Amino acid sequence: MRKFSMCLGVFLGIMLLFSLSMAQLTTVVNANQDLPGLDTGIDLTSGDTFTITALGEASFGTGSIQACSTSERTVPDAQRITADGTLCPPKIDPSVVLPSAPVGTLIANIGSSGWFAVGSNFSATVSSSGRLFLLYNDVPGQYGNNSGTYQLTNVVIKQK
Ligand SMILES: [Ca+2]
Repeated sequence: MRKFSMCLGVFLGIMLLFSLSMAQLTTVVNANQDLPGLDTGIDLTSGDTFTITALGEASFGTGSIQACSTSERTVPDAQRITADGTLCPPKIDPSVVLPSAPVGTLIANIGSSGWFAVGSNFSATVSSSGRLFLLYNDVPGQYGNNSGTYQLTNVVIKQK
């Protein structure tokens, strides 16, 4: 019995340590969510590491013709896919929230870090502190005609 109690104690201790050092959630980023983006409720501190994997398809609406089609959808890396499954190169637009990343890229902001590209698979050590926001990269004020979502399949935060 004592051995069992000890094992249980060790197990609970490990679980507590695990829950303190890592936070994990699954959530959805709507493509029609305009600035300031999706508030994940996660506050990060410089030195924390975080990993995000995402999938899904979304559309940035009209005006999307650029040697592709009028009904293409994007994935979190911003690769475009037409209704018949044809792949199109990403679309660059200098007016989007993060101009260095194509339209439809999943992007993030931490505190005052400024927006950066996340895409479908991202892992990094945080160099700024603050709330983690996520956003579909599109032109500010032009989110109303977007549709679809990106699903975050894995978000792991390791606090330093
Ligand atoms: Ca749009």
